[in-house]
Amino acid sequence: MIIDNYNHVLIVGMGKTGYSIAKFLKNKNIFISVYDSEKSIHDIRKELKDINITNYYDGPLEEKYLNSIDCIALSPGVDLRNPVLKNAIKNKIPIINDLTLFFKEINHEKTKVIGVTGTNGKTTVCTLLEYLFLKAGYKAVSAGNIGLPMLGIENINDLDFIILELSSFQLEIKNQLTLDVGVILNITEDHMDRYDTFDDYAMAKHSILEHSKKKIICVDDEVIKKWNIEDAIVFSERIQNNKKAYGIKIEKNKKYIVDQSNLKIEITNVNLLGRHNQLNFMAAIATFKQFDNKFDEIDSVLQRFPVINNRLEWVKEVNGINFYNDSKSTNVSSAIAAVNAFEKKNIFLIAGGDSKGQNLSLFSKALKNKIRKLYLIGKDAELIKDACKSLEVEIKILKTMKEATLQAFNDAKPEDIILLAPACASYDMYRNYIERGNDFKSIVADY
Ligand code: UMA
Repeated sequence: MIIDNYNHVLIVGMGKTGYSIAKFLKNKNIFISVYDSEKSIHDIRKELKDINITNYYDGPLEEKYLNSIDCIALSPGVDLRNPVLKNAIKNKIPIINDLTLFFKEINHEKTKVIGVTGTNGKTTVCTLLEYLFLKAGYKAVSAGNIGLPMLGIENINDLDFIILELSSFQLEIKNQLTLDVGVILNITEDHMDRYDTFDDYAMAKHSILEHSKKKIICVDDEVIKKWNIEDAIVFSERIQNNKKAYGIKIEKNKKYIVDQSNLKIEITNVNLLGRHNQLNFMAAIATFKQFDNKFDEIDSVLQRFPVINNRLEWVKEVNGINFYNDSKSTNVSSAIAAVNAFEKKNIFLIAGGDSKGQNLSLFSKALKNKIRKLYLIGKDAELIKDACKSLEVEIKILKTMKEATLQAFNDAKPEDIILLAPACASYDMYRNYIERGNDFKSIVADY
């Protein structure tokens, strides 16, 4: 228990996480104050009407808000480099988050907890694992960065498995977690507006391994493979010479996930496109196998696993032109994976938004000879255009998603692909990537 040490907690950031923390602390005999830079006190008050809140604050975060508190509960969207928070750290005011409360305050000894992190593929792997466990007859739920705050999980002790999607923002708060399995899928540049160096970002992800009884990692990843983690279970597109390895084998035009024993799971006709999804399948199977060795319908469960919204989601075919929505590719590496999922080079790519300080030259390099035309929208359209000068394809800057989609539709011919894979965050134009994907889909629905 950790909360007994505190008398007054300030919750910073009143989104999904902030509310879940306030509701969790409601009956803990502790003073609660709340802060949000944007939301009106009126709205927060309405949401928390059943909870006794000592102080409501808004606007810029100020030192004086910390005067009477002895703990800060931080939402993941809030940058730890905020000067007031830096000062709080200097003054030894503890900063906790929902992970702290989940592991220190909730008794879940009967439930296995799996943590999944990585730059891309987290949601796919967590959803797939939840699906696999449910189909195998277990009670399982996925939570965390995937959307359901972990403090909002109901009836925890009835569950066999909790699968936590963990972002670097959640992991950067130092916590003593105890994960039965910790998975790292990949690490490429993202959120560089939140970290001073790429290493800081990578280390936040790495920290999951310090708390995992079993570690599962992708050794095809350039960053992860340099860590040389000795006792890890690994997965890779190539089979490793390691008895704990999962790999891919092609036999008579069929594709299988295999290990060094007799595992052989066919993935030839799965619904999820792309090599990156093969790795996601491997991560999920390797994790599932740590708990269950008897379930023999993994093949058929994987065949039935549906495409997840906004992740290489096929939208519609119009006049032989296929539209795909990968709005979830909020960084360069995931947009590149989306483009590479298609064998043909006839892609009309819609990208752009807030590029978050990423290295855009990687984007340009990876798109070379892969796309026909590029349509850019959003705040950093000019910046991306500039970085993609050497692409030798036409690049158009458009004001809205509607204009970009229409322009791509006018330019494309039968058998071409129009792909939304922004490589950027959506916040400059939309509330989130889901709203962006929905906008694209509703535009296409009218064609
Ligand atoms: N806020 C401040 N000050 C700040 C920043 C934000 O007061 O400096 C306020 C905002 O005004 C807003 C609130 O904080 O009212 C939002 O808090 P938040 O950004 O932490 O978002 P939540 O609604 O709590 O959602 C978070 C995750 N968001 C982020 O990490 C940015 C959600 O992941 C997650 O699903 C949810 O908790 C439940 O666990 C989203 C995400 O975009 C999907 N994650 C990033 C990603 O996947 O790339 C990491």
